Amino acid sequence: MDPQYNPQAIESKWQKRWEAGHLFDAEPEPTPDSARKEYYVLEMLPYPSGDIHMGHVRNYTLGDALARYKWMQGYNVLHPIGWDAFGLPAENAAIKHQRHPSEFTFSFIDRMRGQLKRLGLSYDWRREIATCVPEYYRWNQWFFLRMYERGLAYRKKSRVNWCPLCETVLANEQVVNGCCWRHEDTAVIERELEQWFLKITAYAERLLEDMKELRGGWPERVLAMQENWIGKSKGTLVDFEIGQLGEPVRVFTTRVDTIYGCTAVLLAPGHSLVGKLIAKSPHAGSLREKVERIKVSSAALSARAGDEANPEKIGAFTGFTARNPYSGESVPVWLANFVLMEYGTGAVMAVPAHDQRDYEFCKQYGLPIPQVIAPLDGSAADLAQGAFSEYGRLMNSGPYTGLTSEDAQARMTGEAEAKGFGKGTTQYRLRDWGVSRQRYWGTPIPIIYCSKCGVVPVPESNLPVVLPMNARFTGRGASPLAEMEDFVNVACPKCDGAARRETDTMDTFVDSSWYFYRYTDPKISTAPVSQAAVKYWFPVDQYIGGIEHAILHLIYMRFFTKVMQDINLVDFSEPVARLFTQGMVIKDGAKMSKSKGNVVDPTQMCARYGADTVRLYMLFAAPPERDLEWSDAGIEGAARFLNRVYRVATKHAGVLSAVRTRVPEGNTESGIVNREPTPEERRLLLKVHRTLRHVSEDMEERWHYNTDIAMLMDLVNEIGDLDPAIEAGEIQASCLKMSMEVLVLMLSIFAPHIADELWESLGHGEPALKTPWPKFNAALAQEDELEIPIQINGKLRGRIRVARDAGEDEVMRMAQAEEKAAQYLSGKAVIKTVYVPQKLVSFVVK
Ligand code: ANZ
Ligand code: ZN
Ligand code: ZN
Repeated sequence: MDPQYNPQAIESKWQKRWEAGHLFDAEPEPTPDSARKEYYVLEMLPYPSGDIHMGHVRNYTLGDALARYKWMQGYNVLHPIGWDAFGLPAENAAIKHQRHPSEFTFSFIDRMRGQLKRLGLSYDWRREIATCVPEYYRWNQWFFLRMYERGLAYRKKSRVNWCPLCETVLANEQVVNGCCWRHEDTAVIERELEQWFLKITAYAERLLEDMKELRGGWPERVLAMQENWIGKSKGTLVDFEIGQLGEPVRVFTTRVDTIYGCTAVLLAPGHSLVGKLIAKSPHAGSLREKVERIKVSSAALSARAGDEANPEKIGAFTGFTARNPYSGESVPVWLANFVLMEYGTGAVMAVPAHDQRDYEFCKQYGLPIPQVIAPLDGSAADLAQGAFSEYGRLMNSGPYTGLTSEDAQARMTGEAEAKGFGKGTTQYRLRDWGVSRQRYWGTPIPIIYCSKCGVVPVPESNLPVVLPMNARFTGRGASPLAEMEDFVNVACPKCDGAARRETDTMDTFVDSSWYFYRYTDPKISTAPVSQAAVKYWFPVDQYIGGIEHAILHLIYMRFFTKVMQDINLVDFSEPVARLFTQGMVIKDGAKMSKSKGNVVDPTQMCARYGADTVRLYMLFAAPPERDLEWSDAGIEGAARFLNRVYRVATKHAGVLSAVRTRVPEGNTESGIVNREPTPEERRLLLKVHRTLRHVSEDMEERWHYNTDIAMLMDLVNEIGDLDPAIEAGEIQASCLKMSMEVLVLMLSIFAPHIADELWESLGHGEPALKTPWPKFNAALAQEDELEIPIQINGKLRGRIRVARDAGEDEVMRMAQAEEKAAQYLSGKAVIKTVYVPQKLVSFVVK
């Protein structure tokens, strides 16, 4: 065995062996060995951008540790990977270099596959998929047709961002300061285009309702974001008559109890009544101008949608008044930039005393601010400071005065329904999913337009509608597809007359809405998924990815699953049992990015330190849910640790390889014969079992790999310090060997190559993955343990369990990694630490 740790040689040796031995191939389903339970570990599939980055490494290393652990626990593990291969960047590169997007895509896939393989990740590569091949995307088209049949895919005119120079639609992300991202001084204009939509709103209630299945398994934060995005609110629709128009304007309010305090009705500038108001107005010209002005500021507002900044409120009086059906009072009708066309009815009743936005608006334009809700506790609301927006008791509200807000809402909605000027309603913020993209590199939408028959879906037997490969990329025009006569012109499937194909392609989020089903039987050609395979593997036991996908992708995939349930493809409603969102990898305090010049390239790091060091560092440097600040010293430290493990393990390997233990059967007996354990042996055993307990429990619950690795480091130090005891005959070889073996098996889920090398040096023929995960002895693990409280700035913030004789370094390291303490310490400067042995750890931070 090489006395020097040589990661490059070791890693390529083991990667070859793993591949030759099909080590990570999931058993086909149903597994021949029926006692074996299945486990599905999934990481979000990468976009083939050219090179993997540290964020990928972190994501995949987290999943890899789990997959290896599950294999060792005896599961049949599915751990697949694929490519989210359609999309704009490849198309833009194609335009720039006048080459085909598929060339870029496939060469990037090849390169990135090599980089992933270099990391030694435990993927079942037989199941690799790429979403840009017809064998895959034909099923996007198939899903589209199924949805079309059920009225879940439909076409409507909608507003889009259009660059007049590019002559194409821009995504919201491509609009920079109101201009085209490629033509920085060309203002984006709004256009109305026919677009295809998927009716996700039909599933709003189920998307909310089924969240109860996810509670506990998904981060609360993600569920809260989804709940917000779906945005269910119960309220009332109320009609305000506009006398001069002979037609009411309908508002949506969640606070009908405040209606006696309404001082204006506000319309979005795009509201359907606005045209009629202009037509009836004696000052049509000036009103039209006002509408245009407010439209501009409201467009700027919706371009920024999602950012919670408090935009300037701009409005204009229309010259019309509307009648409050409860009080009979007339209030002015205004246009307002902050009223969204897409929500509720696009019209609002302004109640300045009880809604902060209305308050700001009415203050600015000098409208009155009458109070109609009093705080329940009898105190006075300070309306000089802003709106009082809580529930309370009604005042100045005619017959409803004195009621609580809840009671009043119920009764007032009742009155509206009885008299026919309104009704109770439920609104959702969720909008239907616009999937049309005027782009080439995506799935063609399987629709044909015939002048006689209208919209005709492509018959299923004609799928796939293949993306033609001979497109030209000029960067101008709606889409290269629209210019390809032999693609566009087609016989109508119904009447055989001349017809034209849809030339838009689908949003790439469609591709990623069901890809994880395809892995279970990636080559099936008769259906998108094999029901038997899905039945066996689903739900995904653990999904791991970035928090940035909390809303779009993670809602779309839930939506797709519900549609699949409705067409009897699957018999469940939620595809993912547990979700984990990892933090970002940052450097110098910022997310790594080419433009900031703070990128650390994983491939270079592998060449310099080896994959095991990179992986270990990714897991050690921070708890996985937090952001990880890259540090050169940190990765050096990880490299030093693996060198030390290698030295300590190889020192005795020759002697130990002949000794037998029961670890290969999952049994961690000490193996000490003919005498009681010596104090040195006892110490070692306690340490081994304590570490094993920590790692095992952590794998089940929290994944604080950083603390696991810290404990492995201590165990290695302990073993490294045993030489004198070994020479003095105070440690029996079988006890030492058992300890080494358990150490190597634990290490194998984090740094698998070096672990297999050491496992082999200990006399084992099979990779560590084939060995059962060792079981800790609970009694030994807790013997001689102490609980030590952790104080931060004098307050109790957590507790750790440590060995009675643990050294200060070890205790401090554990204390810093302790979950709650780590939260309080994160981002703060520690100015003082105190350790009172066996009693207390204390930090003073700023
Ligand atoms: C009067 C009122 C008084 C309101 C009050 C609130 C408090 P959520 O809870 O998010 O559903 N609203 C309705 N449609 C709107 C639109 N298209 N653009 C902007 N704002 C709109 O919000 C519902 C509330 O948001 C509604 O209730 C309405 O203001 C406003 F003390 O009506 B409320
Ligand atoms: Zn442009
Ligand atoms: Zn026809």
